[in-house]
Amino acid sequence: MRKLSIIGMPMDLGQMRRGVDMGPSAMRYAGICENLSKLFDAIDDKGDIAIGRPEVMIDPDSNLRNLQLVAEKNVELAKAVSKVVEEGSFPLVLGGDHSIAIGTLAGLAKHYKKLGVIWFDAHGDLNTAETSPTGNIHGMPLAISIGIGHELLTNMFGYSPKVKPEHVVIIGARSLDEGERLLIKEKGIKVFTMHELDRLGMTKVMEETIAYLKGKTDGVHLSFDLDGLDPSDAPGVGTPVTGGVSYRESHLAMEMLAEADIITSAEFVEVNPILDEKNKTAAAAVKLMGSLFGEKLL
Ligand code: HAR
Ligand code: MN
Ligand code: MN
Ligand code: MN
Repeated sequence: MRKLSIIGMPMDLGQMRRGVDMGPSAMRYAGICENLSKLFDAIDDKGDIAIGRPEVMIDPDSNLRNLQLVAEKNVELAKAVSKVVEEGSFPLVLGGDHSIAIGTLAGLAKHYKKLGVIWFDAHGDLNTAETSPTGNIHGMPLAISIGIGHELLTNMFGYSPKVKPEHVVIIGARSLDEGERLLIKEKGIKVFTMHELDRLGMTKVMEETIAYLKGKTDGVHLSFDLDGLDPSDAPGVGTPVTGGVSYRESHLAMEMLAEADIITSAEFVEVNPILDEKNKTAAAAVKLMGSLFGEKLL
């Protein structure tokens, strides 16, 4: 019995562009259930976690904008994700800005002691309050998950880290801040930037990614930031960066993950329908989910 459970996380407090809270609706509207129904025996849409709307940004000047609320809501998400794993269902989280990965990974880490993470993104999301140029927590979730950052976020459920740096692979990076570069080197994190993607091609990058994670992890989470795609294919994101992964290359990546059968949970984040062109980015996300879950062209 193959079961999928969807959790919407309409979080927009991890950055400053409003509208990413509508990402879960936009992806549902693009037809998640219709598209994935043939690939699962059952799909259980758990609806959205309520985020609440603070009248004004809390701590607008701090270097951890909206820290309290981001932390609180991620605890809720973590509990929901953990419950889905307990039910024996595949957790699919819909964002929301990328700060939601803090909660997703905290929930998964309860069940996977050697959790692998594939971080598909234009960015490293490895900032801390000290290195962040913006104070936006969506630029920090990977650092937090490997145990670096504010204690309220790193120490969720009383332990840290949730993921080991040697179990992480970043794919598609092309906008890294200085502090992130240092952290990548210090921790020896595996990164396939756009340079490696150009040189090796997506096939080799995915073969290497799968081989790197396969023996040493007990589950692999896919954290898919739509800004990893080229902005021509995914214009509806808050922080687009030119020169990204093409629509077809990203499908190939998902198809190879499906063939390798290593992904045990996933999230699709940063879809902002206000910035989009006729829901193109949400539609791309839904098609990518199809490939990830084994849809074939023939
Ligand atoms: N690196 C920049 C920062 O930390 C921009 C981060 C943008 N992040 C996302 N998620 N959209 O990948 O603020
Ligand atoms: Mn808002
Ligand atoms: Mn990101
Ligand atoms: Mn990004």
